[in-house]
Amino acid sequence: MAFIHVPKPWQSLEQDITSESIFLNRRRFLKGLAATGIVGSALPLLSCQKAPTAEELANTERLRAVTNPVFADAERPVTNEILAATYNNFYEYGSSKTIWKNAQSLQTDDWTVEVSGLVKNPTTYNLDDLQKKFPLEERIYRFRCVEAWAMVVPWLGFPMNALLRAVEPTSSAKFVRFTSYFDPNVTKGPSFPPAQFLPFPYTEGLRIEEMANDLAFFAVGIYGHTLPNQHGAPIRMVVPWKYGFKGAKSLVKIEFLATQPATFWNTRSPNEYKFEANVEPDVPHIRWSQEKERLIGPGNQFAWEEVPTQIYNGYGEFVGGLYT
Ligand SMILES: Nc1nc2c(c(=O)[nH]1)N[C@H]1C(S)=C(S)[C@@H](COP(=O)(O)O)O[C@H]1N2
Ligand SMILES: [Mo]
Repeated sequence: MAFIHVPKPWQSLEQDITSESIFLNRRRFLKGLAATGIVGSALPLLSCQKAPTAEELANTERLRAVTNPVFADAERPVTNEILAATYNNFYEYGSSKTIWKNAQSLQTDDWTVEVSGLVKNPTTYNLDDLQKKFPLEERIYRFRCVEAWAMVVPWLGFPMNALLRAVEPTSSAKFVRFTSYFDPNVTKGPSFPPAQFLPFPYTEGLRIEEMANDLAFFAVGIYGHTLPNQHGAPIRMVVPWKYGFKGAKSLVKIEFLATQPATFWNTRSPNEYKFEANVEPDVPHIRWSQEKERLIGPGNQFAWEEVPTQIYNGYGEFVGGLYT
């Protein structure tokens, strides 16, 4: 496949967001909320948080990658980098959206990912091995959380099917379990419910045909550099036609299995979070509709723009065949 270079829209965004402009927008937003009477309990807490500097967010290195032209345009503007990096879900570091600071406790040196189970070539990769063996590409994907917020981010990484070719699953491999890093001294979890009541380590699963789909991706970077911890450093899953919780972060293990594995959210709350978890506007969550979604940004996390949810998050031409 030939790759072409496209300009990176977030490179300019990165510079024009100052902590002051975030602060001013937040004040304007809070005033707006006061007028409507919607003032949530999380807001006083948030208003104490200063926007992080690029250095605080980062702990990152620039990465070289070619843009995959099929995924060079997500038909929506790319989300502001600082917003994406300060509005996260990562229960290992707490249940608020502002875990980015707690996540800095993760140590990613000498990271390895064990690939095992029903494969011909079980392998433990270190991060360098992965990046040497699998050429990095950049893909701009829409991203849809089950909570109905959405963003558009440029990931850097490699397709999951490249790993499949290397490890060669046997014919009895039907499912894959992905396990996130867990060490109770580092990944302390939320204060409520406490970590010991949650089914850690965080795991997710795919059918092997889903993993083999062209869209399924391992990300080692975002916005042109390695992943900041809060986005799931140093390697995470990205499956953009499914709800965001299917994309387990900070992967340490990938196992090929004969039967469907238990997964974190499905174990915790099976009525709310299905194993398949495809983005489907007509299938409501038990507590809210999924017909619309809120794009975070552009100025701050609360300046939502509401847009209709698309079936398979707009990726039906790639994955529709898996579900007929
Ligand atoms: N290990 C782990 N992976 C996780 C989560 C988590 O709590 N722990 N949250 C998921 C959810 S619900 C979402 S929406 C995305 C958020 O990714 P982001 O914070 O990089 O935007 O990560 C997913 N992966
Ligand atoms: Mo999510």
